[in-house]
Amino acid sequence: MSKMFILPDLPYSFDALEPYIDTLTMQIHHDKHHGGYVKNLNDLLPDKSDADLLNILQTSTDQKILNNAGGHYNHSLFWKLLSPKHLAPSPKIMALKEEFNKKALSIFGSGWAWITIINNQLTISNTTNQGVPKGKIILGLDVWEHAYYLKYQNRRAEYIDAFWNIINWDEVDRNLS
Ligand code: MN3
Repeated sequence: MSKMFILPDLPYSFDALEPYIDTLTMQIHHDKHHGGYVKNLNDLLPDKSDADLLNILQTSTDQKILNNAGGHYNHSLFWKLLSPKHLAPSPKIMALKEEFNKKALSIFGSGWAWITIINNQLTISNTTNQGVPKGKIILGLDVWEHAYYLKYQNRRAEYIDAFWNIINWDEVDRNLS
């Protein structure tokens, strides 16, 4: 059995996002959590030739498959949206920072905050668990406790603030264009 779904390497080292996201959190988050979604997906879809995640997300009715496909999809995007390089922020997105942060803070339990484009409009939204948002994804933040608990414990607001120091603005600009 070949493995259709593959855990992508981080585009930086585990300690690259210190002090905003700590090394151990990045190791566990990438290897164990994202790695777990990939393994589960391969176990759940052993014989399928269709490795198109978006197609699976749009057509599957199996909640286990949807959870793990969403987890793989969201995290694969998320790693690319982070960078240690302190690039120049996008003014269009910076204008939405406060609203995005409120949305991220207000998610009850596990989920993601998003900026997407829907009908040519930048739109702030959230999904619970590993839900994938509507529209074209520009920016997203994982607010599951596994993303921040070792360093920030119950202080999700501090984690959300820290996120703005490590956004990969080159990737955001690519998503916007
Ligand atoms: Mn996560």
